[in-house]
Amino acid sequence: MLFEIMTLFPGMFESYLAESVLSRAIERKRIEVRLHNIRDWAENKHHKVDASPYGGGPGMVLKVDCVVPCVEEVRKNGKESGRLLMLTPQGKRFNQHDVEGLAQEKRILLLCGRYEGFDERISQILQPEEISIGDYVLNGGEVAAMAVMDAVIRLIPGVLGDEFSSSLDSFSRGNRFLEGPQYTRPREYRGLEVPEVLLEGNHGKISLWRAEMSVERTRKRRPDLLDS
Ligand code: 6GU
Repeated sequence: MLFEIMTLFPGMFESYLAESVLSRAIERKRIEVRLHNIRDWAENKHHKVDASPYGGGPGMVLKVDCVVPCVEEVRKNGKESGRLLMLTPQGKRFNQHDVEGLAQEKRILLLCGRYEGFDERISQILQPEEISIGDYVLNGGEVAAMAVMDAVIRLIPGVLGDEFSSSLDSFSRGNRFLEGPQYTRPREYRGLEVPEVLLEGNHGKISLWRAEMSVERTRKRRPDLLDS
């Protein structure tokens, strides 16, 4: 899968891409990541990518005349046209269902904004899918783009060490429950003991206990998931 990231801050992706799961996936050619600096498409000699908003107001707006040529050039330099995602707090909220859809793609283009937003004509011309990763505001789309990539990449066969580990995730296909508690050695720590049921080796009983814990945790923390 090819990710094409368009950003004013390509450096923000470097330590993330060097992380072990990611660098292994890149090395094994399961994924390829290309970084494009939007500033390289700025027309003017000062390489200005933003300007103050018409009508006044705080902050700066990303200019249509650098973002559109950037995306158009990146888009046409590929075999697949791919899916174009624009990361913005005004977007549709992204969820695991969207992740599963993206995991089927060959090419994903991620357009990261900064400042107060994008000139509206960028959306009118490029018709991206505008997405947000949650109800809070980030300084830019870069961290959101990494979150999207991270979620998609772990569904690609051969990226995680254990092929099965993502199919058991909370929110994976059909699973609408939070995961319950997990324990590992030591059996006792500061007086806190591992639940007896996990030590007895009765797998039927363990499955039942885990299911109960999962429902209970979901009811307490995310009752909205049980409504759907
Ligand atoms: Cl995609 N961008 C920004 N700037 N803030 C966000 C977001 C995206 N998703 C949630 N908050």
